[in-house]
Amino acid sequence: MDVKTLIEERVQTLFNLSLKDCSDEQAYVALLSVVKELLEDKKTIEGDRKVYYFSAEFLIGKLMSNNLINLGIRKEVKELFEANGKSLAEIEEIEAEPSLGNGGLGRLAACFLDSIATLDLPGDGVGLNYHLGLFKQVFDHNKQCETPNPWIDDHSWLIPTNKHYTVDFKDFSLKSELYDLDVLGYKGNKNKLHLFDIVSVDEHIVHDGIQFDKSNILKNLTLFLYPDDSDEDGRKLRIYQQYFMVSNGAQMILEDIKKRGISLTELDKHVCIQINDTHPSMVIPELIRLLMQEGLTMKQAIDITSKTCAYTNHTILAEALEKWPMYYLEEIVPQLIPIIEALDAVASERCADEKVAIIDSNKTVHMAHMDIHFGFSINGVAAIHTDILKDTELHDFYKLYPTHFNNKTNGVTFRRWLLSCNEELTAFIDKLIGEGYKEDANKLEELQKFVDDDAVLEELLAIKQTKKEQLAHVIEAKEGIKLNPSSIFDVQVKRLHEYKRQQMNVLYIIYQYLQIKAGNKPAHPITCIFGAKAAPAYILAKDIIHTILCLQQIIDNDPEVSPYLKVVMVENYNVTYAESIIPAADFSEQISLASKEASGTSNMKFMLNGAVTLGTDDGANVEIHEFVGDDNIYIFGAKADTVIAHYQNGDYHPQDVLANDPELRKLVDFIVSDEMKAIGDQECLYRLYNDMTNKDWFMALLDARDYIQTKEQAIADFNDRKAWAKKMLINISKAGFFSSDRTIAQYNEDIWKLK
Ligand code: KOT
Repeated sequence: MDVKTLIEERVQTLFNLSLKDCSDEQAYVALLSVVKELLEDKKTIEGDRKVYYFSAEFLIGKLMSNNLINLGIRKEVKELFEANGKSLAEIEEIEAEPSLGNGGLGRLAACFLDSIATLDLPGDGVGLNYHLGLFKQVFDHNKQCETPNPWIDDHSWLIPTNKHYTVDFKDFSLKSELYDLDVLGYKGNKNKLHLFDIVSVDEHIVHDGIQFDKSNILKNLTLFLYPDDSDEDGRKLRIYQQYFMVSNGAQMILEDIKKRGISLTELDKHVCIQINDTHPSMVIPELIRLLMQEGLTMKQAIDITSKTCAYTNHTILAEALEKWPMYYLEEIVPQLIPIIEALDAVASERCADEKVAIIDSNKTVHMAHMDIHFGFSINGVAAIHTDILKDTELHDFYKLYPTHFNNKTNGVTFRRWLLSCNEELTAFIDKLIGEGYKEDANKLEELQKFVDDDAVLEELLAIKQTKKEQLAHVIEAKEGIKLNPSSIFDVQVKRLHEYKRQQMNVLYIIYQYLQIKAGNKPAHPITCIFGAKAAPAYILAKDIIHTILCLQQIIDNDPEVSPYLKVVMVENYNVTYAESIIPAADFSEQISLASKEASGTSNMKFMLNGAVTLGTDDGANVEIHEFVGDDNIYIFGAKADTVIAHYQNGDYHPQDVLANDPELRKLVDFIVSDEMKAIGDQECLYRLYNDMTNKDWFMALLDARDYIQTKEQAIADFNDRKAWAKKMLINISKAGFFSSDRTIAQYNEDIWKLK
């Protein structure tokens, strides 16, 4: 039966209504039920060897649109709804977004699952089913507040399985429940995302925003993603979550291997476990423990586990490198202690240097060190990041295991970040070069032949204009804020962190504001769009949000300035929001302090949608720069080696910069000006001001001057519409390398070696 009839009949059966007469909600429920069945009928990808991608986060976003695309039925479904007076886009809105990730690392895991299935490789995700996911952000008095974000209802994609495992902790055992999600490849077969859970989770223990009793593990284990880890209970809860995830995953893998009649001594020939940063690192001692329980000697178990596990590093930020005090582990998972001690002993036999120890002299366990000593591969996520790991951060390990280090530059799935979120651009590219690029992203290069074709360039600008108008509608509906779609859409959307330097963007806004007040209008009106959540306990990040929101208010209320400059920070930035913001961007802000952003992945999504990057030579920007060339990107700021030298020498002082640049001082001073203090919280504003002028750990003042000048140049260049459209086209044509299909092909070639 064709899909249109299936959907019409389903509405009839479920609601006794015709598609014309049913509500959008009813149409969604019927569509979901049909699509779930179509997924059920799809073949599971099989193979003798399989990868398991272990990750604490899978930021999958809404699933309907992507499933329709990968099933190859989106067009038909859209037509059917249109013929019945409905909009597929509006119906897709109804789905709740699963919020199972924080940012880049989680979204990468989701892109990877899509590409693994698309390349027809056997590979499943293993993670946790957080009921309230990451918090939902709301703004109150220009400040971030956190509220729970329940996303599971009767109409979710989760498939209950009948699988259960028992996970032992020191004082109690927990029985797990496994939910699966189907992950369908583009026009292909499927894999699974396995999300472990417990039955006793209780959402009622949450009060006053997202407060809850962190010691009540039975009720809170899978309640939230990464709860606040600023106190001891929070950190311990994280260990409970991590061990629960990896023990379930390891038990599931071993059960499968035994079912297939494979000897556990051959595990490494049939299974590869990719450890997504250190959150799943306890899988190493746990797998060793389970193998020993099955009768292997410790030596055998260590050897097999080392040949099974591979580790990806996603950051060099010291605070993100997980270290657990030994006594935490003793209190929670004492069964791992003898194994970790044995691993530490083996490691120190290989190298006695404390710098590479698993257990240091303070009795702290370094999770990344365990991964590197007892995994067969370690990779960074962009060329510059891997180089920094080899040369600096993990140099001592690189000397020990030079052949284990490799680079896998990140990528993004074009199904979601072009086909689904930008139908207009997709249709235009189809018309120009055919659909081959959907299977082989490098074919986007064929767009190069149109760089001097005026009609093509004009159409490209027209599509961008359409996406900007669409975004303006979305923002008006969600935030009640009106944007000028003729202004430049200058976008910085990502987690709020000092190293990402939203505070430097703030200085630009202040610069522009003061310029306009002094009678110097910008070359083109500009709208600065932000989206960012701050970790609940990250005070300075929240101060930056407060500052942005105060500036937004001041500018809005100033008729002299607002025709030329607008600031909008959207509430609760998430994957769904990204899907309407990114296609509408003119400028892509990628302004991290060089060396600090391991890769970045939104930079790739923006480029693919024809935005031009304004960025530092950091993370994957470096590779984007190489692909598009100097004329099609705006690079500024200190290079990574300069930055690293500043840290080593301790010779960066923001006061030195200010002493030489009185104009810059005026910009920083504005943060605590009368205008700001009249509407803002003085404590927050002064805290940020004092930090920026006295500490500025991520050197925003060092690059601010160059940043402002570069942005002014970009605004001026924007007015030559044809030249700008050419930059856009070149960015799109060079985006092919940043497809996660390429990344996954490389993981497979070098690490996983699946058939
Ligand atoms: C968070 C906590 C501990 C360890 C790592 C992280 C982390 C790193 N979370 N997100 N990242 C980002 O990962 C992305 C995917 O590789 C990168 O593009 C980005 O630069 C990282 O910041």
